[in-house]
Amino acid sequence: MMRIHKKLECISPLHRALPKSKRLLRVLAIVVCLTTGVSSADVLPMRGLREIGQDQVGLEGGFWGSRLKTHHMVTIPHALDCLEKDGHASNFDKAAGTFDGPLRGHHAFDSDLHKAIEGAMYTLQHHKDAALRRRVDDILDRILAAQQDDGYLISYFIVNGLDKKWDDLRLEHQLYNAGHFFEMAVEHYRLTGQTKVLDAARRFADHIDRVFGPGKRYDVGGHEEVELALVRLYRATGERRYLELSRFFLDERGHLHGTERKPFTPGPLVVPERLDGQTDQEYRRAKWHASLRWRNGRMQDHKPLVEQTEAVGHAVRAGYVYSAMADIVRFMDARDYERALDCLWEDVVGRKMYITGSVGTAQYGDEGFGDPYLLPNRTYCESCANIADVFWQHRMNLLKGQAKYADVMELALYNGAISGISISGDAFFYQNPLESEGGRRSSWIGLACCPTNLTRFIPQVGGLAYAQWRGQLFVNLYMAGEASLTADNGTSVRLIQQTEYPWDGRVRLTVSPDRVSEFALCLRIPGWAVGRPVPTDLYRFTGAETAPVGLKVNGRTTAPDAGEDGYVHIERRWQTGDVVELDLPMPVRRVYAHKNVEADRGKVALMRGPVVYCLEAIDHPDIDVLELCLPNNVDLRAEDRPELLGGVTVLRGAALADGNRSVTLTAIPYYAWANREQGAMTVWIHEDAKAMDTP
Ligand code: FUB
Ligand code: ZN
Repeated sequence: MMRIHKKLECISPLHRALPKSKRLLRVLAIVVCLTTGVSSADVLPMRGLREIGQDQVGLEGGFWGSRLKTHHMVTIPHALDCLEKDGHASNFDKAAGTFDGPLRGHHAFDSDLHKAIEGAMYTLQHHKDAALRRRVDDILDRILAAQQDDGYLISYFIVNGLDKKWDDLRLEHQLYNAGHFFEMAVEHYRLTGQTKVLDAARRFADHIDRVFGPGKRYDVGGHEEVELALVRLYRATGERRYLELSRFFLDERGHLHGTERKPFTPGPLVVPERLDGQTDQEYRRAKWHASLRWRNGRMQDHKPLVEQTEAVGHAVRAGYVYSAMADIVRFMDARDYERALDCLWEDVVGRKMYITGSVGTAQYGDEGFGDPYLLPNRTYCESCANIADVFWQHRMNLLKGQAKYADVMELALYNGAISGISISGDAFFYQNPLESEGGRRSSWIGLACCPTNLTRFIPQVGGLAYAQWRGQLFVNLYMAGEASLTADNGTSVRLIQQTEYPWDGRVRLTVSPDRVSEFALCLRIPGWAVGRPVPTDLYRFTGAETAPVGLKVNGRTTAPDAGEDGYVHIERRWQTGDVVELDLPMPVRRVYAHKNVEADRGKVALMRGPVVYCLEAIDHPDIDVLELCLPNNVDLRAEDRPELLGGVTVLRGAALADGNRSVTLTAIPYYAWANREQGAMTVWIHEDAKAMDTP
C-alpha cells in the first residue's frame, strides 16, 4: 500500500492535491482494485494542458459562492424530488423487479437521473451532507440493482424487452444513457474512492465493447455523449479499451452502419406513404420519424467527422461530439480530428454564435445550427447546447493552450449557459432567446435534459478556472475562491483569488507555494479587456479605445503584455504570500454584429466585462422595450445593485421611447432576465445614429 501511495505521489498531481484523508482512501480503493483485478489511474493527456478539477477549487463568496450554495441547498434537492416524482428512479425498481407500477417516460429517462446524481457528486466533494449522501446512495443502490448479468443497464429496455436493447440506435438514446451513467460513476469514484458504481460502469462499457467495434457491429448512437464519457472512464480506470471504443464511435460516424465498415453517401429524404387508416397525428409522427432517421447532418453522421468543416445538426449533440474529438486529439494525438475542429470552431464562433455565447437556432426544426449569420433573436438556443458549448471551448483551451477559447467559454458561461437557471435555483429555461414578448421559467420540465444538465453544470464551474502545463499555471477565469494544486516540480501551491468579478475587474491573487519555487503564472487577458468581444469578426465593440490593463506583482507595476497565446506569463521564484494584482477595466461597451447578421442591423448590444445586458419590461413601465432607442452619443453608467437579482451591476442612461420621449434605460445582465414578473426582453437595442440633445 505504501508503494502505491509513493508512486501516486510521484506521478499524479491530482492525487497530490487531495487532502490526506482522501489520498489514503484513494490508495485503499486502488489496492482493492488491484487485488480484484480492476486497475485505476488518473491518465494524463498526451498533449495540451492538464485540467485542475473542480474538487481542487473552492469557490466561497463572490459571484459563484452564493450560486453554489443555492445549488446545494435548492437545486439538488429540487431536481431529485422532481425526478423521483416523475418516475426516473422507480423505473430502475421496475427494471430490478421490485416495483409493480408502470414504467414512466421515454428511453432517455435514465440519463436525467444520472446527470442529477453527477451534480450531487460534485457538490458533495465540497459540502459534508450526510442526508444528501444517504439519499443519493439509496438511489444508486436502486440503479445498480437493475443491472443485468451481461452489464446492460437501461431501465426502458430491461422492462420493454431486452431483445430490442440495441435496436434503433439512431432514435433510442441507448449510448447516450450509458454515457451519462459513466460520467456519474466516475464522479462517484472521485468522491468516495469506492469502486462499486465505477465497476458497474465498467461492466456496462465492457458489454458495449463486446457488441460494437471493428469486426463486431459498426454503428453509432444518434445522440452523441458516450464518446466523451468513455474518455472519462478511460482516465478514471486506465483501461485503454474505453479510449479505443470512443475513437471507434467517432471514426464510425459518416459510414454505412452494419456488420462491415463501408463508406456512406447520403441520399434524399424519403417521405413515407400515408397508410390506410393512419390518423393525421400518426402520419405526422411517421414523417417526423422518417426525417429523424434520414442520414443528414442532424446527428453529425452524414460524413466522417474528420471531413466535417461546417457545424450542422442538433447543437447539443454537436457540442458533445466536438468535445470528444478534442479529447481524442489530447489523448491520442489524432491530428486529422484537430484539423476538423479548427474549421468547425471558425464556423461556429465566426458565423453561428450569438453574442451570449449561445448556439442553435433550430432553423431546420432540429434543435440545431442554422445557416451562417442567420441569427434571429427569437431563437432556440437550448440550455444543453450552451452548456455543451462551454464543455467544448474548455477542451479546446486545454488542447491548444490559447486564451481565445477561454474567452468564448467565459462568454457562454456568464450569459447563455446560466440564463437557463433562475436566481432561486429551482426554475429553468429550455430555450434561451435574445428577444421575447415575455418568458416564464418552469419549475421543472418533463423532458428534463436542461434542468438536469444545469444541475450538473453549475458545480463544475470551478474546474474551468485553472489549468497547468510544464511549469506553467494558467488562470482562465477570475472568480473569488481558492485552488490547491501541485506544480510539475512537486511544489504544492495554494492560490487565493479575491475579486468581485464579473462586476469588478480587479483581481488580487495570493500565491503560496509550500517552498520557494520557480514557475510561470499565466493570467488570461480576456479579449473583452483588449477591445474584442469575441475572437472573430462576428461581433465588435465601437471604436478601438480600450482602457489599459493594470498589473502589479508584490506592489510593483509590471507590463501586462500578453503573448500570442493571450496570457501574461509572470515567471519568477514564487514565495509564500506573493501577491499579484490584475486590473481589468470594465467600461460599458457597445457591441455591433457583423454586417451579414441581418437581425442585428441598426441595433446595439451592451456589454460590461464578460456580461451581456438586456432590457426588461419591468424596469421600463409604460415603455415598449422592443422599440426603445438608444442614441449613439449617450453615456451609460454602471450602478451596483446588491439588493437586485441576487446582486448585480445594472447599466443606466438616457434613451428615447415613442420616437422622441426621453426616458431612462436600465439594462440588467441577460442571464438574470425572467426572474421577476413576465414581460418583454431584448438584448439588441435599436440605435439612433442621431445624437441625443443632452442637457
Ligand atoms: O434527446 C436528449 C436531449 O433531449 C437532447 O439533447 C435535447 O435536445 C432534448 O431533445
Ligand atoms: Zn436540454
